[in-house]
Amino acid sequence: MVARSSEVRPSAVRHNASPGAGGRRRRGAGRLAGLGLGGAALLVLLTGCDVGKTFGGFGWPQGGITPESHRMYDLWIASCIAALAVGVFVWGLIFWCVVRYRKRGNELPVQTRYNMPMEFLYTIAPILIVSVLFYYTAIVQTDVNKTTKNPDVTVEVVAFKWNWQFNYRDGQGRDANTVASTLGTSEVIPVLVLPTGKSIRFEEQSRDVIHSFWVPELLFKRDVMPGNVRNVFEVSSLDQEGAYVGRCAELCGSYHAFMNFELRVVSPEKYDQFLAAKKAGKSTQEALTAIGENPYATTTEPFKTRRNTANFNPDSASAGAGS
Ligand SMILES: [Cu+2]
Repeated sequence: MVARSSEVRPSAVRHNASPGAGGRRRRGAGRLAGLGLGGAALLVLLTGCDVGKTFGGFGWPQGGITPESHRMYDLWIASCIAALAVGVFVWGLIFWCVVRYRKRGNELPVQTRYNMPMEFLYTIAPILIVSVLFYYTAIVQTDVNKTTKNPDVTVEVVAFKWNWQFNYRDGQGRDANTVASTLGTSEVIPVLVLPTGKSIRFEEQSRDVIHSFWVPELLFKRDVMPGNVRNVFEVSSLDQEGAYVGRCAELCGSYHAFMNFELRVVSPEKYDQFLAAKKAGKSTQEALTAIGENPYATTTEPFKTRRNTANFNPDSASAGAGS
C-alpha cells in the first residue's frame, strides 16, 4: 500500500484520472532518468574488471590462479555493481521525495492509493533482480562444482588433527591406488606439488573431525569430512607457477590455526620429474631439491607445539621466581 490515509481529496482523484501536461512532462523525465541509469549501469559493466580493481575487489580476495576463481570473482564484482546501482537508484528516489514533497504548508499532499503500475513495478522489479542474480550464481556454481571423468591429476587430501597428507593417485575414487605421498609433521610443512595447465581433481577425506581445505589463491574452500563422505572438487587448470599457502578453514581443535600446508605449482615437466623421484623412493624434500625447487615451504612455517618451562611464558616464570 502506498498511503494509509482513507481521505482522498477530489483534486487528487481528478489528477490521477486524467494526467495533464505536467504528468506527461514528469513521465518524460522519468524515462530520461531510466535511460541515463541504464546507460551508466552498462558502462560500469563494460569496465567491470577495472571497477573491481579500483574498489579492492569489493572485499573479495584478488589474484585467483584458476579459471574457476576468475569466474567467481567476476560474479562477485557484477553482483556488487548491480547492488550499488539499485542502491543509488533507491537513494536517489528517497532524496528526490524528501526534497520534492517536503512540507510547504498545512495542506496534505496528494494521497495516492491503489496505484497499479507502481505496485506492479515494486513487485516485479525485485523478482527480476533476484532471478538474474540466481541465474548467474547457478551457472557459476555448477561450473565450479563440475567434475570430469578423466582429470589429468588426482590427489587425495587427507586431513587429521593437525596436519595434512597428500596422496598422488593412479585413478579416481576409493579403489584407486596411491603412487606417492607427502605427509606433514610437527617439524615439516607438507608441500603439495602440482603442475600448471592440467586439470586437477581433489578427493578429500578426514581421519577425525571436520576440516576444510583452503588455498586462498583458489578463492575456494571445501570441507573435509570424516566417515564415508568423500568430498570431491576439480580445478580445470592452475595458471601460475609459485608457492601458495594453504590452510584449514574449519575450527577443528586447539591447533587449528597452525594446520598449514603449501601448494607449490611447477611446470608439467618438473612435476613429472618430482613424481618420478617420489616413486623411486625419495623423500619430498629430496624430490623437490632434484627439480631445483626449495625443499621446504616458503610461505609458512611449522608451529612449535612443544611446551615446557623453558619456552612457556618465560617472562612471568622469572617474575614469579624473583618475588
Ligand atoms: Cu583442521
